[in-house]
Amino acid sequence: MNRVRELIPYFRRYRGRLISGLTSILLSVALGLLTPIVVGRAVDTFVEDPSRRTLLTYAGLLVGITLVQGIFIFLQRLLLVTMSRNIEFDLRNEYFAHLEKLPLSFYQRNYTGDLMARGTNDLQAVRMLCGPAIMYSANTLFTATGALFFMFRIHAGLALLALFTLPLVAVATKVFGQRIHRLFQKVQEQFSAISTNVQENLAGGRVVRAYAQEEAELLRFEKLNTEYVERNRRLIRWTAAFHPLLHGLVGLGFVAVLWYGGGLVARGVITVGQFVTFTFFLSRLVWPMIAIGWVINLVQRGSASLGRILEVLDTVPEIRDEPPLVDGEHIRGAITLDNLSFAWEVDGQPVLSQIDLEVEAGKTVAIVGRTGAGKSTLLSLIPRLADPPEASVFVDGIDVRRFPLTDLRSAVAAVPQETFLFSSTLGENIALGRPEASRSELEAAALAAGLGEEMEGFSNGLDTLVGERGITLSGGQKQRVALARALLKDSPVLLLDDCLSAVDTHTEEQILSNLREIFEERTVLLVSHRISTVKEADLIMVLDEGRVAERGRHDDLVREDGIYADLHHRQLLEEELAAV
Ligand code: DUT
Ligand code: MG
Repeated sequence: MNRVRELIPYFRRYRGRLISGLTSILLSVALGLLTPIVVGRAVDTFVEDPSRRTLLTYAGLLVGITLVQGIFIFLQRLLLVTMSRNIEFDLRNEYFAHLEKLPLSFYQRNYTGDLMARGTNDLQAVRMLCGPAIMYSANTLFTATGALFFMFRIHAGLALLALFTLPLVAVATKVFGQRIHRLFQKVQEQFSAISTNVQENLAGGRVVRAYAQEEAELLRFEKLNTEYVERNRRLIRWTAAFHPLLHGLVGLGFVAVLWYGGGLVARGVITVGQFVTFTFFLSRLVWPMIAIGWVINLVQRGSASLGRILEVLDTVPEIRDEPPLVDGEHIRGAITLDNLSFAWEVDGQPVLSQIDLEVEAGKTVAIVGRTGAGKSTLLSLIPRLADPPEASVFVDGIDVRRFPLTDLRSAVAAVPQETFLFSSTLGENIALGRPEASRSELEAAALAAGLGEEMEGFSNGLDTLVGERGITLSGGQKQRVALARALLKDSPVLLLDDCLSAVDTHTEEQILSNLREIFEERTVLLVSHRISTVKEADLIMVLDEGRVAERGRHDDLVREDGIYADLHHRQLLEEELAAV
């Protein structure tokens, strides 16, 4: 699978830079090739006229050439390395933007660590392909062509002899390079195993201590660490052998050239100056030969990595805007489910079966049911976090799949069952859906979500940092921050998935009574395991194994004497026991 060609559009944007960079390489190589000729001339002239003037003239010339060459070497790096960084920048942005578009199901199939690796290590390999690989190939190509041309002009036989050993250098570099790379990867893998271990131990520090597993964890860590050193040793053995081998091969070539070339000079076939020029050219070729082997490895690595990045970029987001679209800027929030059935996997077990539901805009519907009944699944279908089948979920009478995703999702504010907070401040976390909200709006949302006490208690109020994933907050506090976030979004549809489960019943009741006014203006779907939370709803739907088992208002359901009534009795009993 070679997809390097797909990089061309990225280069096109920086065409000017690429062309000037390559020109600089050409010029620096040309100047570099002048040096051996000048040195050769100097030797021959000096043999005939060993004056101070000759020496100074040639020395001055060499210094001049080297200075100008230096400028072009500087320019080529500046231009081409910057270009590769720009391409890396574009690719990274595109990669991240694409990850943001991919649906939940993609993340259920792929590991976070792997996706991170593609965005870091693989991207780095592609950058090496775009910058250094191009720079070294061009250098090698120009230098080899030029040097060989002059070497053949000096003496074809000697040039052929020199050509004999040089390819060995390239082969050795390639073979060793590959081996070294594989060993290096093994080292890296071990390093990420160590990092993962440390990260988990830091994050799960409470669990480790609570189960008194410090010793065991230490042992495990030492094992990982030993393996890391062992892998590094293997790597060092190969890198250590590589350099002497390279020098040996190059030296062999020089010995052959000296032996044969010396004879040519003695017989007067070539001058001493020409011989000097020749050996200079030969030494100029050593580096390009090393570079060939290296570049081949860079290209192989880079194209494999490019493949891994493109694989993600080629994943078409399953959930996307599919025309014809209907404008969704003024969604009122009536929700209809029409014979809705849903399975998480194609041909998988249905999680929801034949659900009908009609919710007028502004009404509150509660959903209860045992764990695994399909409540969260049902909620996730409304903002299309998972895609419902065609013509089964409607908002304002229109199939949700007909709205542009952004319109649909701005019309729905959802508090998921598992809260996620970013490692920023309380205020920034609440403002996620409406970054432009004013301070007083933020405060109002926080108050409504029952965070009043916290705002006063925290030293910096809304500016308090919540730590990684909100680690400095209690479970119930996190949930209320998530609720405030949804309230601030001010959307016509509000989905609350068991969002106060970690808050005590008393506080929950207080919060809910605060929210009564807000609920009246919005369509609310409320999932809860607590009867006290749902009993005021306009309609209560009991789900059981993905089907609607019962539905009605609280009083009707209690009279019906089914699942709901059973749940009600048990919770009443618990309350009474707690009160004793
Ligand atoms: N399920 C999946 N993939 C998902 C999410 C859920 O296969 O990404 C399955 C698990 C379960 C069923 O769907 O068998 C219903 O899960 P859901 O989360 O909808 O259940 P719930 O009613 O929300 O349960 P709980 O009260 O525990 O939150
Ligand atoms: Mg759930």
